[in-house]
Amino acid sequence: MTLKAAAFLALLSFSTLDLSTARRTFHEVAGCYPDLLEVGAEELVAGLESGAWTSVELTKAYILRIVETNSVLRAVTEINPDALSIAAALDAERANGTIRSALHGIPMLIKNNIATNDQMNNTAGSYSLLGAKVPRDATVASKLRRAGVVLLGKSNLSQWANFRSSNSSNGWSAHGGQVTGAYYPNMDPSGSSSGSGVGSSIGLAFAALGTETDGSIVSPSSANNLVGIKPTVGLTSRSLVIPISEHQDTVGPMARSVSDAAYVLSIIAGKDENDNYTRAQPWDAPPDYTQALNFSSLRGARIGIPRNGFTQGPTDQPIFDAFDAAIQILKNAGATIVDNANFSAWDEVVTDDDAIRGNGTTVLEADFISNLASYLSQLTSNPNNIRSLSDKSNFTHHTAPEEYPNRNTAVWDQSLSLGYNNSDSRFWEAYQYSFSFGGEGGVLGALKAHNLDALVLPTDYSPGVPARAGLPIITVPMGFYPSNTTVMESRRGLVTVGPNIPFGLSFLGAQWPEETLIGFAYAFEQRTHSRRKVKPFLKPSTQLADVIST
Ligand SMILES: *[C@@H]1O[C@H](CO)[C@@H](O)[C@H](O)[C@H]1NC(C)=O
Ligand SMILES: *[C@@H]1O[C@H](CO)[C@@H](O)[C@H](O)[C@H]1NC(C)=O
Ligand SMILES: *[C@@H]1O[C@H](CO)[C@@H](O)[C@H](O)[C@H]1NC(C)=O
Ligand SMILES: *[C@@H]1O[C@H](CO)[C@@H](O)[C@H](O)[C@H]1NC(C)=O
Ligand SMILES: *[C@@H]1O[C@H](CO)[C@@H](O)[C@H](O)[C@H]1NC(C)=O
Ligand SMILES: *[C@@H]1O[C@H](CO)[C@@H](O)[C@H](O)[C@H]1NC(C)=O
Ligand SMILES: *[C@@H]1O[C@H](CO)[C@@H](O)[C@H](O)[C@H]1NC(C)=O
Ligand SMILES: *[C@@H]1O[C@H](CO)[C@@H](O)[C@H](O)[C@H]1NC(C)=O
Ligand SMILES: *[C@@H]1O[C@H](CO)[C@@H](O)[C@H](O)[C@H]1NC(C)=O
Ligand SMILES: *[C@@H]1O[C@H](CO)[C@@H](O)[C@H](O)[C@H]1NC(C)=O
Ligand SMILES: CC(=O)N[C@H]1CO[C@H](CO)[C@@H](O)[C@@H]1O
Repeated sequence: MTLKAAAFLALLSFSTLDLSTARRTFHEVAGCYPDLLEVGAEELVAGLESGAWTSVELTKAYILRIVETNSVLRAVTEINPDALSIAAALDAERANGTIRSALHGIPMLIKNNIATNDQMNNTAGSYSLLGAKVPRDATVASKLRRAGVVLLGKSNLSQWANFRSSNSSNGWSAHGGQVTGAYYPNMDPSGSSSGSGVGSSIGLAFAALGTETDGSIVSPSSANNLVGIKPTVGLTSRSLVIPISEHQDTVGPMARSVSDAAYVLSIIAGKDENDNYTRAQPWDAPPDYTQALNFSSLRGARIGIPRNGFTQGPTDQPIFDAFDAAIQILKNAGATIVDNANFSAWDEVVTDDDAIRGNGTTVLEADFISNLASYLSQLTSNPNNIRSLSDKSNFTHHTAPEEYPNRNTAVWDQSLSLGYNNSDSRFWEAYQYSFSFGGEGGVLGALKAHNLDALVLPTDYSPGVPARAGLPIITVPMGFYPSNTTVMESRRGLVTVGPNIPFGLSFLGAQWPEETLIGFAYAFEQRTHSRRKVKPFLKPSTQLADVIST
């Protein structure tokens, strides 16, 4: 069944709960509902509280917005067939005085590598896992569900979180097609959380979850005009998330404002007995990140620029102009800027990245072999009997929709040739080097040497160094390419650089400083409102007014 048919069937077969008689007077009289392209958590919740709309109506509106755009943008792979009945149950709870969290009744998308124990599939975009079942929800999905968030659907991604091929494209998966961005026709959506980026950017849901190993939250957040938080590895559980690397993977929010992202992070953060890395959290329960939304938080802050960590590329002038302006805004907001807070191991990072199999690559390959097998071993149903990387490689080579060899499996071929996994001493040697390049030789060293609270750099250049040491990043919209920009295409004809395409500013920190980084990002966002300055070329037209029955 196509997405469209499934969605309409879900809408038709669902009989609306009539909660209201004297509700929504304000909105009827004023005729004004918030634009779902921009609306944030607080306004959505206020409407649910006042009875101006219900969670069912909101869910319907988002389903119709997905249906309107999906044939072009392909941001969503599956709509949850239970979304409307879940929303109805949450409406009934609210009517009865039960409010589970600040996001009770609010629909979100989750990336198609985060498993749910319901009718939705978790495939990382591959047919090999279609129909596979998990014993329970991924911990982050379970936390959202228990908080009363409607799990609206699964967002498309670069297949296997971009750990498969050397010549595929950002946002392509066999089970989902090619995602494109909404700010320019045939736009490269970046990746690997491509559908989460596009879906959140044009309001196909309140917000989305993404995952990052090296750039996969912050890069698509930057390109799609969003705030993205890549938490410290261990702040959010990875249990039942299809892995690349236990040392680098992390789950985080992709949202239209710092405030919305902070609401989501507050729900998904926390310890989990099914992910030992979460035991390193320095508290019993994580903070309420919405308390960090302080307009003045840049006052007295010390912020460094690791100038050697990026070189301006030929099409980067607009990014660097915006970066210079951003630095001035940070200064005006009371921050002390320390320029040339350089990464001491930058030369080693470059050498390591350029090597066919440097220390960083070894870490990912060895972790992947072990961590993938561990995920697969937890499946309670596994129709294609995929138990290992070799099984999945073989499946991919023999299944036409996986588009092999047109899209190769170079990453797996090299991983399979490594000859060991992350229980080997050679892994540990590579990991110590790679960690030190990102830690003492990277972010941690630069922070310490200059007594800094954070580093800033353009998001296009931010993910690689912190990735090696599991360190956090928050990206916030900073600007977009001007109308006279010459269009540049990447692999397979997607437009990477072109008029109207957004880009972000990244704040980097040590382990567990998400409150501080959220404060800085908020103070910057509230002074710039860069997101509002550029609009998508393609946006859904369905609004709440279209689904509210009067
Ligand atoms: C309403 O709340 C009461 C008391 O908390 C509870 O017993 C009842 O099951 C609730 N009903 C629904 C439909 O949630
Ligand atoms: C999950 O995959 C199965 C097997 O292909 C399919 O029958 C089912 O409809 C899918 N679920 C959703 C929500 O699309
Ligand atoms: C967590 O660590 C303990 C001690 O090393 C180990 O026994 C357990 O299996 C680990 N749990 C998970 C879920 O990895
Ligand atoms: C906001 O941040 C400023 C600067 O750090 C601080 O002085 C102030 O107390 C903070 N406000 C709140 C409400 O925490
Ligand atoms: C930092 O890096 C920049 C760019 O490579 C370089 O120009 C500058 O001299 C470096 N500063 C220090 C203190 O190392
Ligand atoms: C790891 O880094 C060290 C130090 O730079 C280097 O000597 C070694 O060759 C690297 N190992 C690999 C596998 O690239
Ligand atoms: C990892 O390597 C060890 C030692 O060779 C081996 O016993 C184990 O089965 C391997 N695990 C996986 C998932 O390949
Ligand atoms: C590889 O896949 C093919 C087709 O799916 C299957 O017939 C064959 O048994 C598989 N080979 C191995 C070694 O798993
Ligand atoms: C991708 O690489 C494979 C070889 O690894 C090649 O056969 C295939 O033609 C390439 N695809 C494209 C579109 O270049
Ligand atoms: C675009 O216009 C700006 C301002 O007029 C100019 O500085 C810049 O060089 C132009 N860029 C291109 C690629 O033509
Ligand atoms: C569930 C669903 O409709 N998925 C669609 C995602 O996009 C691909 C490519 O366009 C379609 O083939 C799938 O049917």
